[in-house]
Amino acid sequence: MASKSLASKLTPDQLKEITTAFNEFDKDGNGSITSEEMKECLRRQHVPHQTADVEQVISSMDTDRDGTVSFDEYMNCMGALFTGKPAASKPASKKK
Ligand SMILES: [Ca+2]
Ligand SMILES: [Ca+2]
Repeated sequence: MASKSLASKLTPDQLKEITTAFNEFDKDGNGSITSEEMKECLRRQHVPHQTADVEQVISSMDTDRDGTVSFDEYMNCMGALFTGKPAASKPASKKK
């Protein structure tokens, strides 16, 4: 699995950070993040966001296209950010 080799490149701290963030998003704890959960999380943290943006983020991480982001998918994406390699075909936007 790609996610496994990717995870092995991360430090324990990075892994923990990714896992913590995932659990933060996954409010019902079912092991996957929906766009609703992500929006809810952003709202709680008072992060301004647009539904379309959130859905785009979700779909860019959702490699198996089931409409939710599993931990594996999340790990792939975040791990790629940490290790500096783009996970998907489309690179993360560097908008600031
Ligand atoms: Ca969930
Ligand atoms: Ca998925």
